[in-house]
Amino acid sequence: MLWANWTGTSTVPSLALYPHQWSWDSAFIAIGLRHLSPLRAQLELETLLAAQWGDGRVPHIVFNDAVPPGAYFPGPDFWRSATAGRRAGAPGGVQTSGIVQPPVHALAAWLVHRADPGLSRARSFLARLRPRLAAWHRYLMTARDAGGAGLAAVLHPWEQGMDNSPCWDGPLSRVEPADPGAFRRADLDHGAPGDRPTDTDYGRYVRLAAQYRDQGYEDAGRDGTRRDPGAFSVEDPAFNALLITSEYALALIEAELDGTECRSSERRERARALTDTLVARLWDPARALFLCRDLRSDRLIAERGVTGLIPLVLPALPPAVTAALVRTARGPHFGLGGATRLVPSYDLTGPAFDPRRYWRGPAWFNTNWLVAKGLRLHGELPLADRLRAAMLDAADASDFAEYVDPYTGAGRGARRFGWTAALTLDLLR
Ligand code: 9WN
Repeated sequence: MLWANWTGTSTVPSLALYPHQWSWDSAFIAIGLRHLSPLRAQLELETLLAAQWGDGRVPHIVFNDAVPPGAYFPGPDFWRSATAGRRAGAPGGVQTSGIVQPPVHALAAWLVHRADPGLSRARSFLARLRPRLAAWHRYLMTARDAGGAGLAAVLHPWEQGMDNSPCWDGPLSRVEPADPGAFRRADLDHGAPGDRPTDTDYGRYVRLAAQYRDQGYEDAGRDGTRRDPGAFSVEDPAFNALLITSEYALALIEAELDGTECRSSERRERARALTDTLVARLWDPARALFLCRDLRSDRLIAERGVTGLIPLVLPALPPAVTAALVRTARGPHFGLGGATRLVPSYDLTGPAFDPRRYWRGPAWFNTNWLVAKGLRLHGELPLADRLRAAMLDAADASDFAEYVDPYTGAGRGARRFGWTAALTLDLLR
């Protein structure tokens, strides 16, 4: 199935709904693909990172010129990377979006290398990727440090990847939706409206992205030039936990390439310090969960999303925080090992919970894979095993659905979805 989604240089998340290359999808896909073809897994990441911008950002979409315009909205004519992104260093030979997605790439690169170190060394895979990965992390830790505390901020819900999560309802309410007549939603040609974000959500996504584009994709962080952080500026637990995880992976990459621990121990130290910052800025002891911080109000957003469980992947989390997170995962809000089969994307008891609608309740395979990885890391083996079995069942029964009902495992959204197939493969190895 992954071969059907392969374009020759990368893998599309879904042939009809998402016919281009997506950033964090490609990282998860490479993690699975390495078991079938380490070479293709390397190419997947190389293709994505070849579209990196001069300022270090890795765009969330790399467009395939062979796909008809209008097959996906917003396409290259909306983002206008070559012109609007010129000052930020958008590449010339390829069209991309101008926003980013969670940095899973160094983790993926390390795992892909480990799948076939001989091939990786022969192709200088890590040596070629290393400066790009380092520049990517530098961009996030400086230009995106809008809060000034060291964490990266996301400027758009599409950047965090859980597009219509109720966590964004508050910050998004400040955004005046774009005129619905000004754009056409190609996603509704392939997805049921009840499974997708609403038209009002889309109006707000379009407004925010157009504003960022019209400001030349300039950032508000330490080496950015834009002073106003914009209507939407949020520190997100999953995004930053993945940045920290990828910092650890980049430390391993550097140690492998340099043959010394010297530079990599500095990076590991930074990853540990960022873990402390994550706890200081985003941990909510009352809810026993990590929350998102709205940088406009400088307050935590009182919504329980799966994003708040993802820091379980961090090795240096204080043990009391880890234990509390595991309790929260098992409790009434996420139901792991009890009411639900897979971890939902949003609080089962929350007022906005909807088991069908995209990131407002359904369970996704990438987030479940990360939670399972975190549980395993912290020794919660029976729970991790149970989650793994549930994921394998749901993936098989749903023909690799994009997301599933967290209670029943019934498939929703696209089928034959890239990261669902790839991460299933990873669970089987
Ligand atoms: C916008 C590709 C992407 C995923 C995101 C998911 C969805 C896009 C969309 O699809 O977002 O980037 O058009 O809805 O929310 O996580 O990377 O699979």
